[in-house]
Amino acid sequence: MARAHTTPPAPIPVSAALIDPAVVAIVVPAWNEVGKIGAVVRKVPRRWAATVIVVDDCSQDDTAGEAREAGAEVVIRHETNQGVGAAIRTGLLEARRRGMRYAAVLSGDDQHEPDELPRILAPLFAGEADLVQGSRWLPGGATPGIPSSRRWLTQLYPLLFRIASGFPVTDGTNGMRAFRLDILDDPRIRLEQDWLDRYELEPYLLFQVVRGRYRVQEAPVTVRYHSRGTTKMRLIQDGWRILRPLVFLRLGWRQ
Ligand SMILES: Nc1nc2c(ncn2[C@@H]2O[C@H](COP(=O)(O)OP(=O)(O)OP(=O)(O)O)[C@@H](O)[C@H]2O)c(=O)[nH]1
Ligand SMILES: [Mg+2]
Repeated sequence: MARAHTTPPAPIPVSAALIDPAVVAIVVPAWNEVGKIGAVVRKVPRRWAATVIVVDDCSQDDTAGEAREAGAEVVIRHETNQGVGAAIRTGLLEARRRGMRYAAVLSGDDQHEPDELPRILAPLFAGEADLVQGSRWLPGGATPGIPSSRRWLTQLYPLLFRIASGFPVTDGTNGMRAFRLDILDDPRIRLEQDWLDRYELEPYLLFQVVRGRYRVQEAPVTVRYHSRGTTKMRLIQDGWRILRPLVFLRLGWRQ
C-alpha cells in the first residue's frame, strides 16, 4: 500500500551506492511513543541501515514492545526516565559495542522520513563529511504542519548557534543527523557528562564537532509536525536546556 506523502519522495544521491548498511546503526530515543515508534522502525529502509536501536527511556506505555514487534534489531530499556540525551548516549554506546562505524539519529515520534537517510549518510561514505546535520530549512527540506511558534524558534536557534560557534548552520535543533562514530573517541567530545542528559546532548555534540574542526555538512530533510503529540518540550525549561550548551561552551564554563 502506498504511504501518504505530502512531499515528493526523496531523490537518492548518486553516492548513496557507497553506503554499507552493515556498519550503520539507526539510534532512536523514545519515551511514551506507542502509536508512533512502530512506524519509525518499519520505515527504516534496511538497505541503508541494517541495525535499528530503539532506546525506550522508561516509558509508561508499551513503546519497547511496539518497537520489537515492528522489527527493531535492538531494544534497550532504561529503568528510570533519564532524558533524550541519555537515551541517545545509550544507543550510541550500543552501536559502538556492536562494531558499527556510523550512526544516524532519528526521532522516535515519527517526525522524520527514514527514506531520506541517504541524504545524511552518503556524504559520510563518500568521505566528504564527518557529521551531516539534517536541515528542515535548506532548499529541499520540508516542514509539513509546522506551527508558527516552532517556525520562528527553530529559525532563531541557528542564529544563536552561529553567534556562539561561528559556524553557519541553518538548523541546529533538528534531531536527524548522522556521523562517524569514531569522532566520539575525541577527548574533547565528552558525551558521558550528566548535564547532557536531556535536551543538551544534541547541540553539545554539534557545537563540539564544529569546534573540533571536523567536516560538518547540512543536508535538506523533512520534519513533520503531527496535529497531536509531536512535542514533549516545555518552552522555558527545555528551551534553556537547548540553549545552555551554547552559552556554557562559548564562555568556557563547561567542556
Ligand atoms: N521529551 C522527552 N523526550 C524523550 C525523553 N526520552 C526520550 N525521548 C524521545 O526524544 C525524542 C525527541 O523528543 P521531543 O520532545 O519530541 O523533542 P524534539 O522532537 O526534538 O522537538 P519538537 O520539534 O518540539 O518535537 C522523542 O522521540 C522522544 O520520545 C524524555 O525524557 N523526554
Ligand atoms: Mg518531537
